[in-house]
Amino acid sequence: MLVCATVLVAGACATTQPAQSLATPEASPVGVEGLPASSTVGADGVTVYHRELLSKTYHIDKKYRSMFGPDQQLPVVKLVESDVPELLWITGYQAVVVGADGETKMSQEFMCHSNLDWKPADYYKSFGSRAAVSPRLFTLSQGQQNVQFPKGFAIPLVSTVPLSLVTQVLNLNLDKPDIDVRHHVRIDFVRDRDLKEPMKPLFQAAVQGFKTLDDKPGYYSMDPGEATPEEHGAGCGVGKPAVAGDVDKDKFGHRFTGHWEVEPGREENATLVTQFLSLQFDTTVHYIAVHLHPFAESLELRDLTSKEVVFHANVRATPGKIGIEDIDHLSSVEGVKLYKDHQYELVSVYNNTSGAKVDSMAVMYMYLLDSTWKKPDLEAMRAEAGGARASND
Ligand SMILES: [Cu+2]
Repeated sequence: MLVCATVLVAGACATTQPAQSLATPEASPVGVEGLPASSTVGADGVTVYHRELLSKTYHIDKKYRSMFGPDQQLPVVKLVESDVPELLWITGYQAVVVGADGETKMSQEFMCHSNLDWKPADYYKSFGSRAAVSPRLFTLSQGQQNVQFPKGFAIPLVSTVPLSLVTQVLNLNLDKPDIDVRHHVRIDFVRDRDLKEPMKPLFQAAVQGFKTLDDKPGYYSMDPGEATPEEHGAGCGVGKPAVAGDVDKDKFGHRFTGHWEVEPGREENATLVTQFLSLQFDTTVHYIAVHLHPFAESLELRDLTSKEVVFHANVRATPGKIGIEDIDHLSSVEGVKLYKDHQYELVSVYNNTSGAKVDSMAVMYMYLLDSTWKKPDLEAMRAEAGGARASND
């Protein structure tokens, strides 16, 4: 089962491996008021807390392609060990492959992905927003293993809302290794009560490349009779799923996949992503993190209406190995404008020099300004939480 195609914007997905919960001692120590003991003070004098988590130990003894290595799900992650609600702001997220001791830095070639999720319903309940919010907060993978939002921007979260974490490893290079590794994950956040200036709220909305599994180019969730290349681009190319049976049907019954095979040679694929972005209002994008698989060269988001490039990301491959060393990301205080009545196209370029078929994905995780966000009524939330506690006593 590959959930990325079903969820569309969730991107890098879980696999059929059984999920196991993380033992409590693997989480970072807790300090006063249930806050993480680990913290630093930013240049503005505001304390940044670091919620650190270690996955279980993964033993790698053979090759595992992307999405097929050992994985683990931690279903409930809370940033603060307290049931008194307060407003927090997530300012960054980091995931590093380390040794079994949880500290020794290892080759990042074993990184498949580290996904942090939440329920959008919690966001709407807390903040009354109209934004089309994704259940995925972050995906980190080879090429970008640290996201730090530009100064003054962060993702708002009420402290009692649970997050969930999935980590996974892979091995594309070593035939018979005998290696133990873990994920070391760090979520950075600040408390609203500590801020000297109001924070600007970001939400995540992803755009994902698709291939059609039908016999001619297609547009997801759009009547092909209404699509024109001038307005809607070339449409998804015809392809095959990287995993048999990984099919996503749109409302017209057309079949697509977000995880496809790339034949040897060069491949360019365009996807109309307006529906995935589903903008409810004009906004600005302040951060973009890119997810691609090895042999990718670039990913570009185009505004088909204004004929401008929103963001172009180049990939630098790992020298001498199958892997991604580095991918460009966007970080901007000023932001890049996005319009709810414009059409957007995502164009991926792969150059498969392996001599055999390889798997691929193409996702941009976009962090957009939420102009409809409202500060929560924490007093009402505390009264509600207190009432729930009292009725449980
Ligand atoms: Cu992927």
